[in-house]
Amino acid sequence: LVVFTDLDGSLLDHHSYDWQPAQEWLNTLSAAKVPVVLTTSKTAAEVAELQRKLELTEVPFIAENGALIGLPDRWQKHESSTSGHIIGAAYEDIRHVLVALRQRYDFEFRGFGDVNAQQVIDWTGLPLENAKLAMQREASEPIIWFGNSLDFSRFEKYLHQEKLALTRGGRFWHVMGADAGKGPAVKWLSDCYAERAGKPVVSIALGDGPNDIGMLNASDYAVVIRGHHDHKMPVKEGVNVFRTEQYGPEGWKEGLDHLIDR
Ligand code: 2M8
Ligand code: MG
Ligand code: MG
Repeated sequence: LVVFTDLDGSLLDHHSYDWQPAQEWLNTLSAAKVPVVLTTSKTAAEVAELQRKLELTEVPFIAENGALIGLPDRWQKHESSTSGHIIGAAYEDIRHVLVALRQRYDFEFRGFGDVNAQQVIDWTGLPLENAKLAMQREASEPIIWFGNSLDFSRFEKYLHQEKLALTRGGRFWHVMGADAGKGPAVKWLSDCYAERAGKPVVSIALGDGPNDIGMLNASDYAVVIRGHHDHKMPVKEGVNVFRTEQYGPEGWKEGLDHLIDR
């Protein structure tokens, strides 16, 4: 068994970023040696800190919405300046395209690369240290769109022409390589686990937002955690779906209580 989980609005409370209600399950999974793979929009720097706090070290992670996959040292030593494998486009290239499109078409948006830490704090409610970690982007850029919806469609079209795509998180739109996503990353890591085990592994994915649908579709069991949005969260046929009543870490617990006998 492998567990893939989104963070904000799923394992972590949307507002307080707390995970206490899920702690008991984290202990149980850890005792059973079930890997919990953080699968998130957050950066590798943010994930490293959370892996420490959640005691999930020596486990792979999926950061920046699937655009960055990190493997533990004992899996593979990679000599590079990045925290993992980048899928799609590197941050500098994404920023370059964004700045060029804005100059050319007057699009109204602001990304993390345009603002200071105080603005990120105001947007997210993160404490300063965490806001700084969130700004250490390697493969995706969160943006806030201020323009109209017609411009937004044009923006999306131009991004596609540059092999970039948009996905929606709890607060931001995230710009990243068109091939990147939580879905392909979960599929790739599940295959790695199966290869290492010499047999297929069962996967459970838990997520609350539209950017989690690919990950939910790529797993055997999907827990759709009740979200702070009105998106329907369609999951494809063939995946075993459970939809929670509760939000965030309470919903996370509810999902595992439903799926796993203790
Ligand atoms: C951003 O991601 C969330 C995920 O749903 C969002 O779009 O609202 C990222 O920038 C992440 O790095 C950051 O920690 C988070 C904080 O709310 O926001
Ligand atoms: Mg979420
Ligand atoms: Mg997320």
